[in-house]
Amino acid sequence: MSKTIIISNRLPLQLHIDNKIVTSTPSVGGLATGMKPVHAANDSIWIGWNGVNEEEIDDSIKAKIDSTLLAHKCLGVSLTKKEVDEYYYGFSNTTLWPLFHYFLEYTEFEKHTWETYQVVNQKFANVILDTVESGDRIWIHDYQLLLVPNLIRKKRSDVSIGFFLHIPFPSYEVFRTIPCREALLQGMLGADLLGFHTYDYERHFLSSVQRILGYDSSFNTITLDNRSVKVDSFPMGIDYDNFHESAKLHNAKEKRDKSIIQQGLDKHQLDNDQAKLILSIDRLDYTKGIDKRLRAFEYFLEKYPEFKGKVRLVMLAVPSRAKVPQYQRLKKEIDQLVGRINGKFAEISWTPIWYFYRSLPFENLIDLYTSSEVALLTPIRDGMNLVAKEYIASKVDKKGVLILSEMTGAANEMSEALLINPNNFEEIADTLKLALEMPEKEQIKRNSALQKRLKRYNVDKWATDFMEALKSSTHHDKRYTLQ
Ligand code: ADQ
Repeated sequence: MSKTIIISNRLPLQLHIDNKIVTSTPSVGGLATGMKPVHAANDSIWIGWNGVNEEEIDDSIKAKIDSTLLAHKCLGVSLTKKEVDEYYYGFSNTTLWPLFHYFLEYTEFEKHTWETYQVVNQKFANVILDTVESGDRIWIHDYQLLLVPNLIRKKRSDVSIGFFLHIPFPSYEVFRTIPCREALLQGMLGADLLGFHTYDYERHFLSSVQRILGYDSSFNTITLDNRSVKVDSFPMGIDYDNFHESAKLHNAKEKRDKSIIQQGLDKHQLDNDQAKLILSIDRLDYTKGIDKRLRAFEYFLEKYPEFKGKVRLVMLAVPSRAKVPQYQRLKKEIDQLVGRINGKFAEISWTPIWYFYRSLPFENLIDLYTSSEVALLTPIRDGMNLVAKEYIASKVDKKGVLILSEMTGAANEMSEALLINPNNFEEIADTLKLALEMPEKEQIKRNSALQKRLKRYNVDKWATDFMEALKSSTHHDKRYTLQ
């Protein structure tokens, strides 16, 4: 029987090795969160980097790692420290990530990291090639593995290959600046189906393929010399029922303050129960606009001083890519900004910002989603943004206001949210006021429409649509020769 093989840089679980004992915890991040239910419900294998440096483990630990992974239907790819530094922190996160998010000033191109990226993509391809059987469906994820589709395609014509990009695909004018642009596009074109979150990303990709490689497309299909590649948009959804039902249970169980304290978030006293909570949750990443969000909140308190003591920004940032210098600088900047703003406005009984730099268990996320009156999500660029969807799904009583950057993929599907330009502090401040004063009836009306859509286009629908499209765009009998 044919199987599905999922491939992503990270596996859905993180390993911890302590005193030769191997344990695991679930990974945080959009891709892992989204694909987990798909993996759980299907006959699938998940291939990804095992998360440890090859040279730091001996054979007995390696065997324990493999068996821990296998228990979760996962296969690990082993990488050396140098490979992780150059492929992951280097080319993936210092070249592709900033470039695809339009941060050209952060984009570096170095020959040696590009070479390692190619070597590591081949390593992933080799693990897939060892496992794949005729008729299998391979679903490759994200920007770390752009070359893998064609590395498989060159060896196997009897399998279906799908690729999904979780981040934006930039406009041709931006994409063309990268020296290895042809190789990246050719790598992706090894797939039978290429998926993006939005129609805009898809359009940008097609335009790059046409202008850089000269392949035309019509009706979402690129015609190569001897086969065709389907390109389409598949906006990723969330596990709606899980968020909604967990929120229901949570509401029935506890009051928010009790729960927050129990869960260990008691760094600050809950000193003013009357304050409305404005929630901000992201990985600590410069694309998420956290620094501008803080400045906009500061401006809001200056412009509308009547809200002092009545609102509180609860800001959660998950540690991410802490080895990349831009992320280290951002962390410092945010620490300072939070300190400065709190110092400027705090009163004995009120602190304007609660800032947590850590990953949280699921129940805590639900707790924060359900207890916040407003969510303020202001990425400068974001492929989709699942937090926006999770927040709305968790609003069982349909009360709460989502303020969302128009630069996120999610904004396309969430027009009932209050959409803002993350660079416009005036607009953010005014929208915050609007959100805090929005009548409940209006909140319920907006959230009803949003919830209906999110429930329908959930993560299962996303995965099923992608797999169905992959089935219909695969023609095993066709030969191909992409160089
Ligand atoms: P991310 O950049 O990681 O994903 P996002 O879509 O918001 O961004 O997903 C973050 C996930 O992490 C959410 O599911 C959220 O619940 C979880 N999370 C956030 N903070 C947390 C915390 N403190 N503790 C625990 N969990 C936390 C990438 C792209 C996005 C795209 C997704 C999916 O950058 O644009 O939406 O992939 O394709």
